[in-house]
Amino acid sequence: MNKREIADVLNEIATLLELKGENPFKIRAYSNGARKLETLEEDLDTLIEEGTLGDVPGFGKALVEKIETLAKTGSLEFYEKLKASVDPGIVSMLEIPGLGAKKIKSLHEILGVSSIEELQEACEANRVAELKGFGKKSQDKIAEGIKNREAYGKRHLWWNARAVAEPILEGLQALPEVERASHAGSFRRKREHVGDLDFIVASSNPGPVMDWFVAQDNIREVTAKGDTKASVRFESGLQADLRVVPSEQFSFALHHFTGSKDHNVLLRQRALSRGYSLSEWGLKSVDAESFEESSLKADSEEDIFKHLDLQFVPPELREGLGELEAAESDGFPELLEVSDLKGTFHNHTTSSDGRASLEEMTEAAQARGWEYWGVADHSKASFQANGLDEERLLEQIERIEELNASKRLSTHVFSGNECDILPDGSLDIDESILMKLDYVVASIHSSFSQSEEEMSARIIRAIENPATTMLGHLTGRLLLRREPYSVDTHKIVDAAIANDVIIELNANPYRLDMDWRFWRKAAEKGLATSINPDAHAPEHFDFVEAGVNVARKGWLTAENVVNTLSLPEVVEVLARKRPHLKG
Ligand code: DGT
Ligand code: CA
Ligand code: CA
Ligand code: ZN
Repeated sequence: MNKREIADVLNEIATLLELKGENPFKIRAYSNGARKLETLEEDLDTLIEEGTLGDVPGFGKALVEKIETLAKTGSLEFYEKLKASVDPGIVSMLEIPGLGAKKIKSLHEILGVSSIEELQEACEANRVAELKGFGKKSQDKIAEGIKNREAYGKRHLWWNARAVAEPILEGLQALPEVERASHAGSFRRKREHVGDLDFIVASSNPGPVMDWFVAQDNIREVTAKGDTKASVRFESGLQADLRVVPSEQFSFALHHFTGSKDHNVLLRQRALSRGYSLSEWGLKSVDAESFEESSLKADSEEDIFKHLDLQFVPPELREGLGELEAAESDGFPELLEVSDLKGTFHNHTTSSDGRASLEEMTEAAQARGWEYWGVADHSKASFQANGLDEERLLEQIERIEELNASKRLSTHVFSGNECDILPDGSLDIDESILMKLDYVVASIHSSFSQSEEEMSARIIRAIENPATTMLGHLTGRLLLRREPYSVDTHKIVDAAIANDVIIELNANPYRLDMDWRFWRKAAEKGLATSINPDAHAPEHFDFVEAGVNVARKGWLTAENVVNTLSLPEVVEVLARKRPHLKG
């Protein structure tokens, strides 16, 4: 465990002891220890190795032993036993914002409540308001806290977090006191969802920056405000952290707080092996006496990597998944960009459950400068989405041909269908009709509870169908809402490659499916993808940006993505399954 993780455990020990009503001095020893540890300038592992941890003021013998055990083994019997001795229902009450251990203890002792549900009932029955030291106001606050707990605890889609993050970053950059500002954390790494937002600012005058930050619109609560650090919570439940540092620390702080933790750990190890210690404050020689005199300069993150003989690692790739090996040797491929896209597939119109007509969608695609876009309305098994049967599909093909022939719009329309994969793996529409389309996206929209074996066999059967051009949203997951169904991704990837089938990267911010963690390997094996917005309205074409984000996290380049091809090139690809396209 590292410093911060150990500090978390110590804080939790303090809280548990408080819940049990233990001696306040003992409690304070742990919470003070945690704070000391968090702000410790020296490297913890070094202090342990040298046996000098006990020399740090405030670290008693018992605490030193526990810190050493946690650092070495990652667990602590004392802590495990303590946790087991407190009712989990009582511990869970700590999740209610604004409710500390002391208050929970008295609520439990006086009212006998042992869970969030019981506390909620007590509030509804007005029993908390009558308690000494609580009152109506604090009862209302607790009740509201219970209601909001869910939203607070949740992670937030990158797509939704951006709406909050961008105006804040712009605002920070516009302040006269701000020399440099950036977002950091999982948001900068473009993770599909984020726990909180992180901002790093360089300024020699933090006061006005802090004041501006905590005065933002939509802030429900300022959860912390110091001289250089603040945390706020927005109405949506999303939290944001701000750190202001002196200009010479900016690159180090930006790198550190961009993470990921796994990446940081690996980079720090590399630094150590070369005699340097790397932290949010700087990069210094391990044997140096004072920090200031030995710290290396870094005007940018590039410089930090350069000091360690590495190429710059794009933030999206800092996940501890092989990026340092690449940075040490060949470097990185040119990652996909939104501007590489020349068109898009898998989109809906009013013929099924879309909100815009064929013409409106084509106009929107043209407005984006796309050379082509592909229709893929639902098929008849998706009756709840007004899926098309064979007859309506034939009519739609005709309308698309007419629109293309009219040359009214410069963007070419491909006819297609998002055809349901039925529970047995067969496709929902007669193959002779599917072959008249320019392409088919095969997707699952039913029988999600099949076993992994059944589900994988079902999908592979659909991949082997000669009419299938692409596989739609591989796992059916809806991020933060619905779990994926179980599939053997590796087998499916192999089957797709063997059958010249594209696996889409569904760019709907709730899907981002197939997951980015699989793409690097799959693309190396030869799998192609298409960044598909699955648009149900013209503005959903924007989703391609979310798809590009995670494609970058999957190390994908324009070469791996069919919708970076020009119209004639993409026709060649589709024609491999539809000879009529070349006629
Ligand atoms: P999130 O907010 O859960 O989506 O994920 P992050 O990565 O934004 O995590 P956050 O906000 O807790 O911290 C921001 C960055 O700060 C994190 O990516 C790496 C760095 N950091 C935080 N805690 C630690 C730690 O215990 N050790 C190391 N090495 N780095 C840390
Ligand atoms: Ca974060
Ligand atoms: Ca954070
Ligand atoms: Zn679908």
